[in-house]
Amino acid sequence: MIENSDSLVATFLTKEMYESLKDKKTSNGVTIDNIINSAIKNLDSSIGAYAGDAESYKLFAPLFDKIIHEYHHFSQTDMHKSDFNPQHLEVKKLDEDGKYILSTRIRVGRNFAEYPLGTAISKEQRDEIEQRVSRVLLSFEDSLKGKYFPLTTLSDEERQTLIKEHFLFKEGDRFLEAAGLNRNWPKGRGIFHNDEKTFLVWINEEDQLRIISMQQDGDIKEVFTRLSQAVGKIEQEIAFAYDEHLGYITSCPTNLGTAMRASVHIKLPNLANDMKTFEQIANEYHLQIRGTDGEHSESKSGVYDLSNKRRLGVSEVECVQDMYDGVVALIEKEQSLEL
Ligand code: ADP
Ligand code: CIR
Repeated sequence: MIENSDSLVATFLTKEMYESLKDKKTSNGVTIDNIINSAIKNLDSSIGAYAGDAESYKLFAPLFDKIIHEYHHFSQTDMHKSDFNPQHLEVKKLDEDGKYILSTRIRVGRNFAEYPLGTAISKEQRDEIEQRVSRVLLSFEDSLKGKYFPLTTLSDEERQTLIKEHFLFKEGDRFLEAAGLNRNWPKGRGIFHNDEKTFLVWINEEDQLRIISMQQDGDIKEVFTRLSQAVGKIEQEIAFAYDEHLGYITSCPTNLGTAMRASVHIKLPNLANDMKTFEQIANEYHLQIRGTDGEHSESKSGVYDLSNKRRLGVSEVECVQDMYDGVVALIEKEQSLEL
């Protein structure tokens, strides 16, 4: 139905499927046309679908289930599982000498149980979310204590610096634009962070919250432990959208489940000269390779972003373990190429 595109929407949405879905509407008024608009406007999408609410995943299951199966290898009868206990991680501090790894970052996405997703919320609902989340975060103390910076109060230069240093979401993303996620920009959006910028929360970007732990070394256990504690504290105050089958509900189907992306920024110059081997090992360990500035960006100065690809049907511990095992294998390969 969608021509000249390799997106998963273009791959799975047949004319017959579209006909069977085109008159359906969730209780928040979300239609199949809303869901696939990004695939239509951006033919280079890898996926192309954004949900409008938790109900979208059920009502439009003929399309979503195929995408979910292809991306996460997760089927309709599988159940999601959770384990956010840092004691269960089997990892050592990676690359102690700091030869390859520049930084480690782990994020999860979260959305309120009581509102539609960002694609379908009203301005009032978005502003309410900003108020409620920032109020909770501003009550945190000790190492999680920080400040909230609404996007509207940051200067252009401050925003650009935060983006360049990898702390803040970029602006004007055309995939999010087509999904309706940039409506009323920059109002209702912002970033909370502690002084060290090791604990950060993005408010009202692709998901209503992106909770992030990061630091400038390869200590994955420390990064995971900080995230686990922070998420636990936020979850004491806010009820998030969660489904026993699909886990945490997110705008993009690739983030369902744990909604976790654990990544390192890494330099592997020999492997970068042999992308075929690089990609082969990455695939074997279920890793995704992104560029230096995140999704849809290129590598700069040989820095790559390596992260777990699967997030649904695997626990938080397993997401991080996927990333760790793959990075260990890639560093070993890089070292063998140095000889
Ligand atoms: P997300 O991880 O939230 O899905 P992106 O791929 O757009 O989204 O990445 C968001 C930002 O986080 C980008 O600036 C990216 O460079 C940065 N980032 C990702 N992983 C790391 C890391 N390990 N160290 C430092 N910055 C990172
Ligand atoms: C796209 O379809 O290309 C964007 N909506 C981004 C999809 C998420 N990417 C990913 O692989 N996790």
